[in-house]
Amino acid sequence: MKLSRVTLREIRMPLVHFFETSFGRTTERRMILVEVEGEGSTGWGEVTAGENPFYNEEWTDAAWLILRDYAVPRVLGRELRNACEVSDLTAHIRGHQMARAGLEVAVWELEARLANQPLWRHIGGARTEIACGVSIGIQNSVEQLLEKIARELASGYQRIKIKIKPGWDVDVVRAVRERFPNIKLMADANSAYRLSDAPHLKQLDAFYLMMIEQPLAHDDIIDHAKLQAQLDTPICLDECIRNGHMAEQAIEMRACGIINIKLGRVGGFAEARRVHDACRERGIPVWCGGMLESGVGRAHNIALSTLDNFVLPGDVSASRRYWQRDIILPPVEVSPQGTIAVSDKPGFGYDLDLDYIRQITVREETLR
Ligand code: OSB
Ligand code: MG
Repeated sequence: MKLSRVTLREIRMPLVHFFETSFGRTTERRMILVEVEGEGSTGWGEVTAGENPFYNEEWTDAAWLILRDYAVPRVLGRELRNACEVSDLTAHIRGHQMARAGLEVAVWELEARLANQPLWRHIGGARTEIACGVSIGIQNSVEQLLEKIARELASGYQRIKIKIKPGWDVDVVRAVRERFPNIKLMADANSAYRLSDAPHLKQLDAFYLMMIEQPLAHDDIIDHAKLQAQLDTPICLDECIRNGHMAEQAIEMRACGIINIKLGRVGGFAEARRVHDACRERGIPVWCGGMLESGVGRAHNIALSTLDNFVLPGDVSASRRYWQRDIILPPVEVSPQGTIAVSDKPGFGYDLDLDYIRQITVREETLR
């Protein structure tokens, strides 16, 4: 397989509702779509970096330069044995997994299309339906949050994740638990606390959460191990886990009981499978995280979620929760049971709405 062309496009999409985490509020997404062409077919990928380097060190503008100047030139025009090679060819780049992943997942999608296979089957997926939860950002009031949760539960979502930060944590979780005593509930702090907050976080044990996600620093596995020793609630690591080896180390140190896998954060499908396999071998369940993706990233997340150790509901939900109009057709729909049926079409399983993509593209560059 040889790539003859790679096109980068930056698109802008306003969110239906703002999304607020401990590191800030997002109202409009700027994402990079990567289109690769080779052997007479095309594959598409999405860069999941944020608009600012606040979730991790990556952001949209940096990802564009990494792709254009470092990742794409390594892969373009070279004879590739398979999609796995993309990750190896760009491994000389320190960090920037999300930028590298945008290219890597596009090549996987191309390879699946060339094999006339659905992407989920091509990566070794095992299930035809995935379980969905929702991630609900910090709201302007607790009342608003409770209303939102009620609406998502009525739509069928199987698990509710709320975002927490100092000043929006124990009291909020208590209010949610009082109103919804029986739901699958969890909280994501996006690195807003320090180990010295352990006694404060310990209060969350009273609310039997499924897990608390990434409470401490984005790069600190050791402090998470120290915190986990003090909590009954399992810790789920997100930001900390950038590859399979780090997953092994975190599990060995007992820093977490669960791991959230995001394609972008770990650099694409090849590494996501390594994280998945490392967790499975050690009895650690995983679920698929989200980064407010457009339909392209969403479709890739659906494929990833079909691997057999994705046993917990993920943050992969319907297009309409994010976008008035998505860039894929049909948009991602969730059943009243809170599941997404996996498409059997070749590639990522949806059509691209190229007219709409053209309308919302603010820059485009083709490399040959
Ligand atoms: O930590 O999981 C996170 C969104 C942006 C950055 C980080 C995170 C999130 C989410 C949203 O929780 C998940 C989604 O609905 O896409
Ligand atoms: Mg998270």
